Amino acid sequence: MSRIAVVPGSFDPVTLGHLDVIRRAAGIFDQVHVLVVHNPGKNAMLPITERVALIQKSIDEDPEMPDNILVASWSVGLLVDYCTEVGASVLVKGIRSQIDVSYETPMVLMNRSLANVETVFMLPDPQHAHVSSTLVRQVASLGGDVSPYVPAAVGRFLDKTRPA
Ligand code: COD
Repeated sequence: MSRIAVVPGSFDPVTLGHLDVIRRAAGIFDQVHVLVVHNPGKNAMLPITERVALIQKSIDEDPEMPDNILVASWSVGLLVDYCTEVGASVLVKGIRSQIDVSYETPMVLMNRSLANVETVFMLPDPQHAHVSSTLVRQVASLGGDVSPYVPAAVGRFLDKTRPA
């Protein structure tokens, strides 16, 4: 039986920390779906279609990325509804700190209770542990260099959209 995992997130924008978790998950599971989900608790910078396109470009441009990864978005219901639709039994969440564990734990239990979907926590390479999309957006909006934290495709996109 082929084991499908879903790596969900806002990915607004995708960072090198996200990509690190995606790459590790793709090395373990038969198929990985990177799923862009709207987080109502956050003010989005990029439309969902742009986030999907930037993840796809970043994966395509990364020679170390396995080829068992699919990128999609979901905005019509629960995250576990997507899992049921595609036959995925596992969610993979990146964990940077105890704060992430506290934030994710109730969702792990809720997703298990709703649809018997399990969650695997994965630690990124420590060099990415301080990176978040929120800080990338903030540094970029204040004119800072975000190239150490994001894939090249995102860097190019942010440069192109930077006000003159
Ligand atoms: N290194 C490693 N992991 C990282 C890094 C990094 N540098 N940065 C972020 N991550 C991890 C995050 O911890 C998270 O697991 C994932 O990557 C995505 O992060 P973000 O910031 O892009 O996305 P979030 O946190 O806004 O995404 C939240 C979800 C959309 C996943 C969440 O809201 C969710 O699961 N929603 C489902 C809605 C639902 O069905 N609710 C009902 C039942 S719980």
